[in-house]
Amino acid sequence: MKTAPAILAAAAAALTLWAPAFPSFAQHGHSHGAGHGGASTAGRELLVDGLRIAFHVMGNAEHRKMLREMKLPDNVEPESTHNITVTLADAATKKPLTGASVGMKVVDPRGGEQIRPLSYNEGLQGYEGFFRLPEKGTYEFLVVVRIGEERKTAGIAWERQ
Ligand SMILES: [Cu+2]
Repeated sequence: MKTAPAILAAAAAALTLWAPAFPSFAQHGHSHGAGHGGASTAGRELLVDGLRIAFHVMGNAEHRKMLREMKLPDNVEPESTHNITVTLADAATKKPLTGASVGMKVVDPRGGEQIRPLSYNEGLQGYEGFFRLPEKGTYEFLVVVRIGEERKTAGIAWERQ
């Protein structure tokens, strides 16, 4: 994929840029409320140039239960442990942004990386991917959002307890 090196470079830059801005992630636990697309504020939100970027992380068992409750197709990938869904919205109008292309880089506690594009899931109103987050520790989630010619990057750290 021709965009992979670009995503990697941007993600690395984002990591360097963003990491110092989040000194206290290690203390933050995370749980998921009413689902990725719901009004839950359990996800982590960032504001980047007028774009609200929210990260929602859910273990597959819980995610599967949520899909069942929402009557959505079960698309859980067998080798994965977690679903990560990123929602995008215009901060001013609160309108969800559906036409972006979103790449995700996950850095695990040992420094291993998983890089892949997220796909838009209409039922969740977000961009999702399944990842392996098997061990306890601090993970970094970095996204590159492309909207036409525009590119925005954001990142959070997430603690698996
Ligand atoms: Cu979920």
